[in-house]
Amino acid sequence: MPNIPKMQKAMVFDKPNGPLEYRDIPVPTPGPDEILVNVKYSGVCHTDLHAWHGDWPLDTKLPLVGGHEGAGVVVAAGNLVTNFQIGDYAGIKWLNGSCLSCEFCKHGGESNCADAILSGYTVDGSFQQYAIAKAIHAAPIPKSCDLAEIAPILCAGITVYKALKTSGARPGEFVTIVGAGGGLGSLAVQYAKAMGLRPIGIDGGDEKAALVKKLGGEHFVDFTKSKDIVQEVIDYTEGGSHAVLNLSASSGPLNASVKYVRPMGTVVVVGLPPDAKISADVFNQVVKSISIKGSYVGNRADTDEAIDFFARGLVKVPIEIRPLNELADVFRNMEEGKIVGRVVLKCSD
Ligand code: 8ID
Ligand code: ZN
Repeated sequence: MPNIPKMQKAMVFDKPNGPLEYRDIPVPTPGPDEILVNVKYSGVCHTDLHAWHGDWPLDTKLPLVGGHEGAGVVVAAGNLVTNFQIGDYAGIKWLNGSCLSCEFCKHGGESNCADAILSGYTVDGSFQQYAIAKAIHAAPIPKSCDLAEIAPILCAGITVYKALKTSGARPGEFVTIVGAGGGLGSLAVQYAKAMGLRPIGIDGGDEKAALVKKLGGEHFVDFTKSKDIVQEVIDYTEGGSHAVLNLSASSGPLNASVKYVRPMGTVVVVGLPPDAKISADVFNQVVKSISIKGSYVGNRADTDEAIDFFARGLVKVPIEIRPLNELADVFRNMEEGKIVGRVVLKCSD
């Protein structure tokens, strides 16, 4: 049996925007239906930054250990757990648990469950050495996978893969990815390509332009330079993009997307800027028969499928590995839009 310490290191904050402290806290004990994961690596998602700022109309637990892209090794399991063995690789996802018996869970809408518990938000997450997950929702990770490289799949990968399915775009069609150089975006470009779609990226700066092209983006629109983003997308796609994924953490680009989407196309809203609104001209919406849909992480089947794309080498986000106690710096860089791809924190040896 693994030797589990009583105390561990974690990044904790006590109030929104309060100091992010590298602290010694107790190692939690898993309940009967839970596993304890020795977290090796955790991606930093923009959602973690929103949580720290208290951006959303949903309170976090306090004090809070954030993080929901945790990849590690199962070191303990409750007596009801049948789907994980000690030593297996497991992923801590945003959706830590859900009731599995409500209308939404029964239809695969686990993320829409009213009783869902959220890693790094309503329960402590993966910015620590040992984290708890409900076994039934934890992601099984094949032993062939590198735990640092797979970490971003556990939120960003699942989310964009699901959003692409939600868009209804078919092979050969254009999908415009807003925020294409970020964590979600750089994976969306690759999933889109792997699914036979034609990705167009929108983001800012030459570094992100180069990345998007390298990952398979067919065209890049720089929002900091373009004189007319809407016209540029319409021209390139000869009539509009069949689908749009809004992955940006700012609300600025939302309203443009309903203008450059193709007639009968779909705008998928994924990014969660605080207090944002999306507004569409009703005449345009009706005569072009445009759909606007929200998409929120993914269920267990989406998780397995998203991981399978990774395991087969079809998607790989560029990562920068940094120590767990540098979280505050990572948040600062993220706020400045300077992170290209994903930062992954090393949580344990
Ligand atoms: O399930 C969900 N719906 C879900 C899951 C995970 C994350 C939603 N999210 C949300 C996050 O909470 C956040 O609001 O998606 C958003 C993006 O998360 P991220 O990819 O982790 O953030 P990032 O790595 O900072 O990338 C954001 C990118 O957007 C670009 C930035 O340059 C960056 O590359 N961007 C911005 I800010 N303004 C832009 C603009 N006007 C823009 N790109 C194009 N046009
Ligand atoms: Zn996330």
